[in-house]
Amino acid sequence: MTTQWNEVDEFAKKLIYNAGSTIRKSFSSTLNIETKSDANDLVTNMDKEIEQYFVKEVNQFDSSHKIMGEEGYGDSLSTLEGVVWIVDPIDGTMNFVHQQRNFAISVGIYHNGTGKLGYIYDVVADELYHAHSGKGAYLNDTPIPPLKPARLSEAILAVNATWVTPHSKVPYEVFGALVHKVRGTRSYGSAALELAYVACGRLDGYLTMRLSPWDIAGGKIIIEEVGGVVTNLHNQPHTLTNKDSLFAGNPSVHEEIYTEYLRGKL
Ligand code: 2AM
Ligand code: CA
Repeated sequence: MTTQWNEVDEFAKKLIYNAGSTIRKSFSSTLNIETKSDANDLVTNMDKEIEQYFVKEVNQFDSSHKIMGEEGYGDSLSTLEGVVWIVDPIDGTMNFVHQQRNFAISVGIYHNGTGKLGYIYDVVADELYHAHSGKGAYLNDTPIPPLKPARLSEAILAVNATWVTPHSKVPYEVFGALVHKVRGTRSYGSAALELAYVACGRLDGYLTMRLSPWDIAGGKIIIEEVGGVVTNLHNQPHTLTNKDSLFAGNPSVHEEIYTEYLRGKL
């Protein structure tokens, strides 16, 4: 089993850059767009092609490495035992289809459940956010500095409009109060990019009701490397084998939001 992490890191970056190049070239050809769970849950031939590329390459690199991906070409896993790649070939598929920007490739590599290597590649901007646990986080070649405490009243939060308007399954009043407290809100439509922005301090927090392991896995490693906090909305760690809510943030903002706005209210 390859647990020479520098070697795995180099290989992962090569796959990500190759995949990004394939996606950029696809802009000049016609996309095949299908829907999954509902009319707004999109998947394209590129999501599938890129995931198949990762599965094939990772299996050839080291057959003991497991890989779990959104489109289901990898392994179906109930534990994170061993080395596990958690891959979203295109995070923000709706943006990819409608905007040809604001989407990312997201990869998290875990060893017995511990995050080792995290990557979020903004394909159009050619910006790779990456971290090697314990060895720093980077945006391309530039180190990302540790997060500094921030005031909630001066914070920018990422939340989706659907979480703050009347909805039978969403505690929208809880999120609504928070939105009025902070300096501003944003919604980019790619969980991976929103996590990358939290890591860089462009956002101070990101809250969402339901994400999958591949939306979270890469970003969690990068945010934790700069001292940020990634939990679900109940302040618990993710299993990364099931869907869950997400609450990522600057540590001081995370604490203040949890204790003042979320604890006992969800
Ligand atoms: P995707 O584009 O890879 O599907 C949009 O706000 C964000 O939520 C994107 O990161 C998107 O990832 C994710 N997302 C969309 N629908 C989802 C679903 N049904 N379950 C989990 N995550 C979802
Ligand atoms: Ca996806």
